[in-house]
Amino acid sequence: MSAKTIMITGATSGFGEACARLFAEQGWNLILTGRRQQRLDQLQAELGGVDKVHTCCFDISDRAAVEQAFASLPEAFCQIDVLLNNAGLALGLEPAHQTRLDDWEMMVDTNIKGLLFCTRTVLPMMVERKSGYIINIGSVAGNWPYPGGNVYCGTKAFVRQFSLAVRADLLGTNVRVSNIEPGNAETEFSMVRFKEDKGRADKVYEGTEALNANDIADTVWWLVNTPPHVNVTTLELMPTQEANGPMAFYRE
Ligand code: NDP
Ligand code: 8X3
Repeated sequence: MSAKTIMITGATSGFGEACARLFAEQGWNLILTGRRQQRLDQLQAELGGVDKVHTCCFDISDRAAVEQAFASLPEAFCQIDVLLNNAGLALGLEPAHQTRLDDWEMMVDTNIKGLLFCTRTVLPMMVERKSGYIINIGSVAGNWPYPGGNVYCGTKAFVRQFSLAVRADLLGTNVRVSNIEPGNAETEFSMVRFKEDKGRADKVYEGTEALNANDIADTVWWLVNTPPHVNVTTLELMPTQEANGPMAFYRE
């Protein structure tokens, strides 16, 4: 039986990289994307070379670049069994009236538009084959608002609702859609959010046990191996040491 293929957006670090390693171990072919060519090259060399790993270096918010990447997939990687829409980011934690509009725009372009571009390109092929699996990486931030979360929370709420709505469209096609919603996980996420301020990023994980990238890779692997008649729609997972806080009140 020929190996299956997973396309992982944002495979150059964190969840995406951990998924790439796990699926490679299991013999899958990989299409890995990200903006950092050097990391993609390194992963390709480590995880089986050009026969097992195809890399595409592009900015996912650039629609033409996404289309070009799909159009130039080598024959052996054309049939995508699983699309893992993982690339994404948070920028800043300022209150809405103080945030940088550029940061908001970049989060929308990456977390929403990038995910849409990839999904819309892959879906017709999956529907035609009557098989395939779209796994989106949402976040607890899509369910639970927090101060400074503003647009990041909004983008992940979009991912949740979009995942559910696409499922409704795909009824009868056998194509599955899941949205994984992790809580606090230690990756490069906070370095990106705080623009390389390591002190601030480290504080997010200080004194608490966060999820790690392998926890998410294990979750993706489990989802992919559920029987074809089962569709986990939404899966929220948090560190044991994280929970939702109480409502906030301002008092004079
Ligand atoms: P990382 O910062 O470690 O990884 C993010 C990945 O996304 C990188 O590979 C990065 O690649 C890629 N990426 C970001 N922007 C773009 C872009 N414009 N074009 C292409 N690729 C891009 O963070 P995580 O692994 O933690 O994040 C993965 C996903 O999980 C994100 O969607 C995030 O919102 C979500 N998430 C994270 C949580 C956490 O606490 N860590 C919790 C819940 C959800 P490159 O820089 O090479 O382009
Ligand atoms: C990342 C988790 O709580 O920092 O999506 O928004 S959180």
